[in-house]
Amino acid sequence: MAIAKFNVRVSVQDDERATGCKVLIVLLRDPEAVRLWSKLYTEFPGHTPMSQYPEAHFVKSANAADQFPEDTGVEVAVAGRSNAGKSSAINVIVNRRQFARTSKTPGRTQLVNFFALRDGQRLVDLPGYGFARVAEKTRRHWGDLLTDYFRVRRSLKGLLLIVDIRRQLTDYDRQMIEFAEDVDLPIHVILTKADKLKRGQAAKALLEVQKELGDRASVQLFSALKRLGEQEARQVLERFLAA
Ligand SMILES: Nc1nc2c(ncn2[C@@H]2O[C@H](COP(=O)(O)OP(=O)(O)OP(=O)(O)O)[C@@H](O)[C@H]2O)c(=O)[nH]1
Ligand SMILES: [Mg+2]
Repeated sequence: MAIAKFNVRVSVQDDERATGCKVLIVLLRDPEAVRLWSKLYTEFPGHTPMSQYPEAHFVKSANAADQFPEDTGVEVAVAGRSNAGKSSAINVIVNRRQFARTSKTPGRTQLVNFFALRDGQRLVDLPGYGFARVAEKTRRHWGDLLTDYFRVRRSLKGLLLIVDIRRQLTDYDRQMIEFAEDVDLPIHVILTKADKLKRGQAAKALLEVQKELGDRASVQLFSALKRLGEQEARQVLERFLAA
């Protein structure tokens, strides 16, 4: 393959999993090179495709609007009920383990977490909503933070709404969809944890949500556990970022 045609940077670093091994880091700046490289890896059994976002990194967490990073470039927000599987979905889409922290305890992500995907492109993990066991004051703070976020962010280009397929859409999700519609954001609903349902039940749930939302949002099946629907989710993310 004419790899020399692309702008490629190769470096060697210690394995961050502390295995004592060195890992070869290959940075591909050209999207076509990334596509070819991913294809090459997918076609060799035993290899997992590399991240399409080799330079992705955590930027900052914000607890108030004045802590949000500079509102330039483009960003896509990931929202959903507490414990729906937002952080797990982000990890699969970005193809990094524990990139966004996951937890068995609902309400873990209580801040707006900003991640850079590439220069000028961000993914934002919003605090989960709908968790019953939090104090009213905390709940109000989350609500205000989300409202502020949707109102002020000019760089916000799309919403990925993560929904636990077993619960389907809740009133909180419907509210979130309205928030996004108010500011003319395109919405994509990711029905996650599809591995928890039989194939037929998952297909039925997909149809029901599609029927309810019509052309207000696109909808897909997803499983972070089985890595189902990751390509589709990434394609939508890329489309939103390119807008
Ligand atoms: N079976 C299955 N479990 C999942 C899937 N996605 C997430 N989980 C589990 O669901 C739990 C919550 O996942 P998180 O990704 O932390 O959820 P979250 O929406 O980020 O949660 P908060 O940040 O607390 O609001 C964890 O125990 C995950 O392992 C999935 O696709 N399949
Ligand atoms: Mg989370």
